[in-house]
Amino acid sequence: VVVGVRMWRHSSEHMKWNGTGSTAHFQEIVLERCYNYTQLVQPELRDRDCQKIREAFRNAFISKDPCSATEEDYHPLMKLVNPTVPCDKTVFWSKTKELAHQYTKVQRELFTLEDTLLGYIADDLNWCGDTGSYEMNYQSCPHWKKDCSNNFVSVFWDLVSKRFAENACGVVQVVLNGSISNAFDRKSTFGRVEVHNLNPMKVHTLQAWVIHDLGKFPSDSCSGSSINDLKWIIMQRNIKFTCQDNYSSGKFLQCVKKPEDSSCR
Ligand code: N1C
Repeated sequence: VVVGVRMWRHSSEHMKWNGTGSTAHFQEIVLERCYNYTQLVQPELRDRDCQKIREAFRNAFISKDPCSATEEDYHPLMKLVNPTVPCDKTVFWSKTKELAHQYTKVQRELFTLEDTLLGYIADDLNWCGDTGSYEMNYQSCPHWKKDCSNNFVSVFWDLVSKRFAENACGVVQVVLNGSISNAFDRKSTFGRVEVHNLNPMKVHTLQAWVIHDLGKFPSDSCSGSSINDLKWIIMQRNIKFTCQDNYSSGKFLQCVKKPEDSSCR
């Protein structure tokens, strides 16, 4: 009888959130990505302790209320991994994740956040725990809109995005999507966090690329009002702003995937 009651309580507790549950094999994936990155992708980081990194990541959220995440929870993890992107090599993106990653895959010296260790480890993963349990919740995690914005995944991306932006220097780039109505969105991570954490003492220019999807009607461009907002914010921060529509490198990347498109001839 006791076992039955406990099992019932257990499963009802695990379905309490509206978001996707933790990624299956989260711990193993974190460890494997960490080794892959530190040993093969960026061997300068080969001395990083991946077991420690995995442990610090887990300790940030395990047995805690999944709706009460704070930056401090991640401080021990942040201490183990400091971002190191050379000047002129930072690439931000908003609603253009795939294209931005293809771009930095070809231009090997450029870095999006997912080309740095923490971004690489966490990309596309989901994680949360439960108060008073040492296990992860694989059934459900808080949805940022329907449950709470201070969940561990959102707080993580805001924090690593902030650090990524703070550490940028020289000329920085952002890849924006010209096939949606607001290529620049003040509420996105880029618009809300990264833009405001660029250090004007270190970053002298932000170069924006507005890329349209092949075959889609352009909905926004460098001359549109959302980019004008961005330009205004950046210039007020004493950083130079440039913008280019349909940057040719971005176009070529799209054409590799879809060479038959009429705009690729
Ligand atoms: O909100 P966004 O885009 O503008 O965020 C993108 C921006 C990039 O420049 C990154 O440096 O912020 C950083 N970033 C990530 O690298 C990242 N990887 C995965 C922010 N969010 C990231 N994610 C997840 O995608 C995260 O869950 C967040 O909520 C989305 C944001 O994607 P977006 O709206 O296209």
